[in-house]
Amino acid sequence: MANVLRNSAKFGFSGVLSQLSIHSRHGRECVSPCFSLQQRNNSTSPKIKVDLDNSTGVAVLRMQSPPVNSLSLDFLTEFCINLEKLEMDKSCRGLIITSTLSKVFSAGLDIMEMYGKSPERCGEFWKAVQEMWLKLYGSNMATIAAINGSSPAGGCLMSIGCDYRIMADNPRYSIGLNETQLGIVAPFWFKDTLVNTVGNRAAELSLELGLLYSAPDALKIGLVDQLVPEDQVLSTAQDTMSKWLAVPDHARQITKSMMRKQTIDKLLSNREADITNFVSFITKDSIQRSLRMYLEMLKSRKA
Ligand code: CO8
Repeated sequence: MANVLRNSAKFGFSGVLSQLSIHSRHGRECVSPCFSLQQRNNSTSPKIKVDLDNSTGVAVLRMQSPPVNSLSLDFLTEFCINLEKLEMDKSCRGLIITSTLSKVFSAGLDIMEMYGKSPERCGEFWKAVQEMWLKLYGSNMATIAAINGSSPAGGCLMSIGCDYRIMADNPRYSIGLNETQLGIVAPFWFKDTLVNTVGNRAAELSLELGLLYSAPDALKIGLVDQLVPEDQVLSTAQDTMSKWLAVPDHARQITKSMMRKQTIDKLLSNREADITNFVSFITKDSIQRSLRMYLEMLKSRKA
């Protein structure tokens, strides 16, 4: 714990998180999720491109994994490594996340990572999903999602993990936690993040019905903060970021921690149980059947 406190001065809020996440509940040190993730990152073409502007201190992280920026284990690994690097870089104060693909921000978790996979692999995958959310939701940087396309499920989680959301004003783009539509259940920390964003009642309706909101409807319930014409999503995010960065970092970071720490701590203290729950749920025959039907539905929409 002393280490954690020492490092909190050095790395701030998210530094505390990564420190906590490398200790087992029994106090034994285990392999850092970041290191174990790094070893697995063997993809050849980067799925993510990061540009840090040293004059503004703002990094733009572009997701570029066609066809739909689905969050596979490889993708999440790369995402976490990039986030960790930016977090450690003192010159980086703000992060904008966007997509290079037309029409899609992110299609959420890669369904193929949850279908027909061994329990061990599912566990590894889920740990990476947790890590992505812990790093993003607990980031010391000011974070803005520049949502230039549809953003269902895990894509929505990534968006609501940011501090502010700007979406393309296009009614054909949708966003939401639609898990129940796939016959699966959004875990408690997805739910908590949504409640923290839109309030309890809107979250309840949204989660039970697995609603995907068009961009205008998402604005109405506060799931996104602002709609702008599609070609202005990134420039608006840059302008908005300068307002966020006008606030002294330490005051904003401590306030952010005050707002989010309880939600983050809940997952940190239940992380292993959450992995066990996910693995036993997702590998059930009935859930695998639901996922297969959903995949078939996605394919048949094209035919
Ligand atoms: N994972 C894997 N493959 C996908 C995914 C996905 N999430 N989404 C789309 N694809 C595939 C399609 O099957 C298709 O493959 P192929 O070319 O081989 O036929 C290809 O990507 C392109 O898809 P579309 O033609 O549908 O592309 P469009 O541009 O027309 O539409 C959309 C883009 C809107 C993103 C659309 O693809 C879509 O709606 N996708 C499904 C999104 C979705 O429902 N995601 C949910 C994932 S589950 C999740 O994130 C949280 C799970 C929490 C688990 C908790 C358990 C306890």
